[in-house]
Amino acid sequence: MGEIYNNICNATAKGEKLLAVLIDPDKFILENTERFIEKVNCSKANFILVGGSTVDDNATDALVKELKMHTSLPVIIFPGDITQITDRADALLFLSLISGRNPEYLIGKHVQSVSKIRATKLELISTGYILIENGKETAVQRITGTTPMPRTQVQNIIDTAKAGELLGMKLIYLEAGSGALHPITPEIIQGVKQELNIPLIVGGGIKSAKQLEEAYGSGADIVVIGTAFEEDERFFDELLK
Ligand code: 1GP
Repeated sequence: MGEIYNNICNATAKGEKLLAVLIDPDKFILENTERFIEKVNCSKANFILVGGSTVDDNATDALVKELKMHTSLPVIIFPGDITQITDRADALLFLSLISGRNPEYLIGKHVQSVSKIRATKLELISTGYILIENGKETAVQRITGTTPMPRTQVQNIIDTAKAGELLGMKLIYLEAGSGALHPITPEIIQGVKQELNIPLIVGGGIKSAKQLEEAYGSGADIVVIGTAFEEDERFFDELLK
């Protein structure tokens, strides 16, 4: 077990809640890194996730290089594609889109990525990624050509998450999509958490301290927030250490 995953499991076992700030290299202005990261460093964030659905080649590598100069927080790649894999990061969420039925995103891209991963020292964390409909089409849906799971099909979502765990995945990520209109509901989070023996990540559309607490209270072990910080850095001030 790698160090980052070990730390996540230890925190989860103690009931400690973790926060990840998501930075999309495609939307982020590299010159702003130092100022932005200063805010991240002072906030409750435990990790930085880097990734996006459509990112220019080398943009992820350049961003991670810059981030590492300004923070000691672990940087984890949350890849939309193979081009986003960079050895400058600490870990990589090795995602399988188990809500969808597109073989490319279940196993195809993974096979293609192995030669690149083999040349890195990245800690790999196998993650079952579950996209849930949130009221509008998301980039993940468009790019992967998969259908998100309906929010009303709670048992199906729970069974999908459990199947991911039974396949050996180390984390389950419930995703409403970047800028989601509706974050994942407490009912879904509670149902999935009750079934799982592995840590649970929840993200998409969380824009307030209240929604963050609601996700934690429902059973999320890690919450991912991107858009709310991108749109207004004052949100960091609400989430000081
Ligand atoms: C998206 O879950 C993440 O992949 C974060 O979503 O940008 O809406 O916070 P937001």
